[in-house]
Order: sequence, then structure tokens, then C-alpha cells
Amino acid sequence: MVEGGVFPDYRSGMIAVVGRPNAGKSTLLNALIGHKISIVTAKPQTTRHAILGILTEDNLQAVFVDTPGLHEVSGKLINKAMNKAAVASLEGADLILFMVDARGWSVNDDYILQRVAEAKVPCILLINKIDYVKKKEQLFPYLQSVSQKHDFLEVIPMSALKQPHVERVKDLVRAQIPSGPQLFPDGMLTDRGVGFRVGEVLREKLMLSLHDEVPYGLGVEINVLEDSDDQLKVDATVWVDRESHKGIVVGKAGERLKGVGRSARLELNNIFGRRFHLQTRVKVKSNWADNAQALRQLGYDEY
Ligand SMILES: Nc1nc2c(ncn2[C@@H]2O[C@H](COP(=O)(O)OP(=O)(O)O)[C@@H](O)[C@H]2O)c(=O)[nH]1
Ligand SMILES: [Mg+2]
Repeated sequence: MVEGGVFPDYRSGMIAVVGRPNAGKSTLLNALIGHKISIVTAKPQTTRHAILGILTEDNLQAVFVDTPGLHEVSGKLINKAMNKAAVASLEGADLILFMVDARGWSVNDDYILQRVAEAKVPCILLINKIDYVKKKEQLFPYLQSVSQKHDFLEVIPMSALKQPHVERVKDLVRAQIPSGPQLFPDGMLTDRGVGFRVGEVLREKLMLSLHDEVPYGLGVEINVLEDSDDQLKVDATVWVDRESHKGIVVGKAGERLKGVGRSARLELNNIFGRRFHLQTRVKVKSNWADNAQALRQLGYDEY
């Protein structure tokens, strides 16, 4: 019951997950929620929007915000949009999970730490990918030096691939959530709709299948999403930003796009427990990532 803004029986909060590209933020988000909410690849710039992952328990709701990797802004409009989305999520947060790589601190991490300090929000530092550090004694000096960089609530060495580590993070987060009302209904795992998530899974499979500069010029637009009795019909356009990339994405005799479509469909079946019919085509849209109108069409509205 709500009385005078006090919620004696319920706690809720927003937790921003930030860090440089490829630190493992989306992997952590998915592990915290126990579902694939956010796509993951070994390439930077996989996550391009702020995406909510909602954890609902009997007396608590933790709303995690997965963010695009933060970096000093340069270049195209899309990078500015991505950065802005990440910075905005810091400002509204009750808690920040700042993720860095166990193999070393970078200049980019300094930039992010500045944003964290400016936000004046309590912060837990997550040192991810400790599985890469074979000699654990190498970790101690690193932990010591990073602990001095900011007044962190905690500094946690971890791997987002190890469930006990994820549970530990969850416990620490629970302890920090203030009293507040339930923000999203039971059963809701993310703020993103089916269309967005379908587009993201398709983009993930494309990124995984492509090399060099092609993945960074990819955009996915969902043109049609139709619910028929036994399946969801999806019609999608894959945007590339130059002519030479079109053939690469389509592949010899259309084989690559077919393979990508197949693996996207399998995963979508899994995620949604529904059958999908996926139709994709590739379109060249020169330099769309630097074009405000094109960005809006793909759902980037945060710049
Ligand atoms: N070895 C190892 N790989 C990890 C760990 N956490 C994430 N990864 C991998 O790091 C890559 C980037 O992960 P992702 O979650 O997309 O990073 P993000 O850009 O910060 O969202 C993926 O290939 C993940 O599988 C970890 O603890 N150990
Ligand atoms: Mg990500």
C-alpha cells in the first residue's frame, strides 16, 4: 500500500550497467535476468541502445539498464546517440555497475569513471573476465590500484560467464535498492517489444557471421511483424552503408543471408516459444549511421 510516498514492503531501483565496449555488460544483464534480453558478440558496438532488463521478486524490483559502450565521442551521429543513451542512464540511476576488464585499465575507463563521478551515484566496480587472468596473484596489485581511483561501494573480481559470480552481484545489488513502488508488471522482462528484439537477434547473427568493417555498418529495420495462428511473420530489411557490403552480406548464391536467417529463426523460436517465418532483404543506404532521419527510422531517438 502506498502512503505518503513510503513503501514499507517494497523496494525498487534502476541500476545502470556501464563500461567500455566489449567489457561483458550485455552478458551480465542476460545472466542477471536469466533470459536473453540483450545481444552479445565479441565485437564492440554490439549494443546500440539502452535496454532494460527487469528482475522482479516478491518484495523487490531491480531494473537494470544495459547500455552501449561508453567512449569519448567522435565520428558519426550514431556514436553520439549511443553515448548519449549511456550517459543518460547514469543520471537517473540509483546504483551504477561499472564494468572493466581484468586484463587492464584503459584510458577509456578513465573517461567513464569521470562520467560516473559526475553522476554522483553509488557505484560498484566489476572487474570482469578474471578467467583470462591465469596467475591470480597478478590480480591483487590491479585490484589495489583501481580501488583507489574512486570511492567505490565494492570492487568485485568476477566472470559474467559464471553463475555464482552473477548471483553475488545480484546480492550486492539487492542490498542497495531503496524503498519504492513496483515499476513494471510481474512477468515483464524488458521494455523492448518483440519487433525490436527480433531485429536485434538478426543483427547479432549478422555480426557473428561477418568480419572486418561490415558489422559496424549494419542496421536492421523490421518492416512487418504479423501474428498469425501458428507463427510470427517477420519482414526485415538489412541496411548496409556501401554497395560493396551488400554482396558480402548476401553471400554466394544467397548462402550467408540464408544461414543467418536460419540461426536467427532458431534462436527466436527459443526465446519466444513461437515459430517464426523470417524474410530478409538487403538495401544499400549510404552513410545511414551519420544521417538523422535514417537513425530515427531505426529507432535511435536519443541524440
Ligand atoms: N572469457 C570471458 N568472456 C566474457 C566474459 N564476459 C563476457 N565475455 C565475452 O565478451 C564478449 C563481449 O560481451 P558483451 O556482453 O557483448 O560485451 P558488452 O559490449 O560490454 O555488452 C562476448 O564474446 C562475451 O561472450 C567473461 O567473464 N569471460
Ligand atoms: Mg552490449
